[in-house]
Amino acid sequence: AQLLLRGFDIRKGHLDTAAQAGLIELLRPILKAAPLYRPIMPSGKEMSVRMTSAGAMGWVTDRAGYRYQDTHPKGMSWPAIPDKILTIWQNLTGADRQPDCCLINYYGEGTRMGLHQDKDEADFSWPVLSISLGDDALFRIGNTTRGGKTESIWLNSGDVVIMGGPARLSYHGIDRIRFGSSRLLPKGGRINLTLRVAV
Ligand code: MD3
Ligand code: FE
Repeated sequence: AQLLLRGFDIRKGHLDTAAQAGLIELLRPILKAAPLYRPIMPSGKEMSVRMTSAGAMGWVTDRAGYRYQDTHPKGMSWPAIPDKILTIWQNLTGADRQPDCCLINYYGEGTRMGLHQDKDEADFSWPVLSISLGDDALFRIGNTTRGGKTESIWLNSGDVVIMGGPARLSYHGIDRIRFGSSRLLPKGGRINLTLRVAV
């Protein structure tokens, strides 16, 4: 699909309900070993999204800044990225490298994520792949500079988005979720997985 920006590829409904439920089962032990926590921005303000990671590296933020590190804020190593998730990356990106980070974002009721660029990775030539699970989310994408026009689309459970090329450094965010719109997660909310080559 050639929506929005060159390099932004959205696969609506790529994962069927069974595949989505299978991913949630795979995430269960990961969330047990590396619990979701509320990240603190360098400003001191808490993010409304809750977060953890799988893989050799995880993305974190605290008073010291944004970065990738090899441990959870509580000190444990991040759990491995399940093979099933690595296979999705392989099949859809065709990249000749596996991601070293699977960032796991949980959106509860009222959670949003402001417009930002993903630029803490060492090499922007690798794509980023996003998997949406659970409640619908209003995703907004702009240009590679702040300001100017933006476009919004709803991401539904099972959608996969691949950002590469010019879209890789675009501003993007989540304006809101439709809490309770999906029955995938028993307590509601949305999980977004983003696969990245971080270092
Ligand atoms: C466009 N996550 O974790 S996923 C993030 O739904 C993040 O949790 C959102 O933005 C979420 O950084 C959006 C879609 C996405 C992810 C990474 C991108 C879009 C992107 C990187 C570059 C451009
Ligand atoms: Fe992002």
